[in-house]
Amino acid sequence: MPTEICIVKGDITTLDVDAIVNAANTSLLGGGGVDGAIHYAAGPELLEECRGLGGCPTGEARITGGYRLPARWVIHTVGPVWKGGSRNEAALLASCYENSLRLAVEKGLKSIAFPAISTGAYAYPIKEATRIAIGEVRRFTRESEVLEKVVFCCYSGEDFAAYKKLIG
Ligand code: AR6
Repeated sequence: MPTEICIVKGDITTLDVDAIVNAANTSLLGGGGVDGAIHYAAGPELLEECRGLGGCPTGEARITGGYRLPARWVIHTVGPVWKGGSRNEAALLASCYENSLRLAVEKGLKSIAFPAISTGAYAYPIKEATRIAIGEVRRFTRESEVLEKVVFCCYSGEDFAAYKKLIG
């Protein structure tokens, strides 16, 4: 069965999927935006587990439990800070998606939800980031059909419209 790819508008912490992806920073010790929301909803045990991971380089991903979240797992990935586009940002953002998907498959997960990584505090232009997100997910799921469902979770109507425009 081909992987179902869908877009939803809302708060990723409420989604009932196997894993939600966190747009973290290299410390993995929490922050604002979606990172803050995930830590708040998961509870302090998430931070405890994250402390043991020793951080994560930009473009890579790490997995922890989901604790009080409906999702059983959280995949933490660190997107690039947008610096104009000539600092390898596109490749690093693509790696976030690929490494997160790979971790999910390695764990035998069936469903995963992504926020719009790097497009908030890290200022990646939404249109370009959306193109990369959708492109990477399509490429990965064409090669491996292990995942049943990939969700793009958009917090704003504007982001939802950007995804909708590219996915249809
Ligand atoms: N559910 C889904 N999406 C959300 C939620 C939510 N609850 N809250 C925000 N977003 P950002 P970044 C969207 O800034 O740009 C943190 O402090 C938001 O509207 O969360 O990768 C980390 O610790 C935007 O579209 O992540 C890092 O230091 C998207 O999530 C830094 O921010 C990403 O925005 C990472 O910056």
